Amino acid sequence: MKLYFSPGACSLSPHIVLRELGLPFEAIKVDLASKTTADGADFRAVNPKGYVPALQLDSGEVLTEGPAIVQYLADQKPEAGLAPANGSMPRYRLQEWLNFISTEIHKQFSPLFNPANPDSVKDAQKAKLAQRFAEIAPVLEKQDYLTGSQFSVADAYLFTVLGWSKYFHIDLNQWPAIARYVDRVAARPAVAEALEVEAKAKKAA
Ligand SMILES: N[C@@H](CCC(=O)N[C@@H](CS)C(=O)NCC(=O)O)C(=O)O
Repeated sequence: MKLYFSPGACSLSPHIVLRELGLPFEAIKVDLASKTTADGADFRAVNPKGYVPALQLDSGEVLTEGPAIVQYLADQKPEAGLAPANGSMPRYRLQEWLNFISTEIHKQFSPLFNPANPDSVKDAQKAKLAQRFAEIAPVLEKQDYLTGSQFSVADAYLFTVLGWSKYFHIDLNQWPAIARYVDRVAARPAVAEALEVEAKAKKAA
């Protein structure tokens, strides 16, 4: 499998999942500005949408959209427990989280990355995010991970997007349970490895 990624982007989520599962994969860095891969190839030929993550399977088929990719990966090794069985109520709960993270957190961060947006827009986005963080905090006060005591693909995704808070002076210590959660996830060996690999890839830019 090939994971197309950009250091620190939302592709960190499937990157973490691949390492948690111990699946063999090749990480291919994408320059999102030029839409080219490290060897100069046109990334749009892989994903016409031009964004990461994209997962190319050994068959050549390409899967896009982070929430779909991480579920596909988890289902390759169900015994690892990163996603409950398909069709079960716990699986729908996981999908509920993935959708919430995607639409209510990930895409609420997006306008903050756009330098063309005025401060008024950015302040409104930060207020929305603060509201969502305040909704998540009570969940993480009573359990270690989003779906309970077991790390899941939703945690890989939430950890990834929470990591962007530091770029916009959003202090996660306002929600101590979230700050503790970030430390807990960061301490997982697979997560530390993914972060280290991406930090090196960023420096090599
Ligand atoms: N709907 C996509 C969104 C992916 C996305 O927003 N990717 C960003 C990085 S976090 C990106 O590659 N942006 C570059 C672009 O859209 O040109 C998903 O959930 O996978």
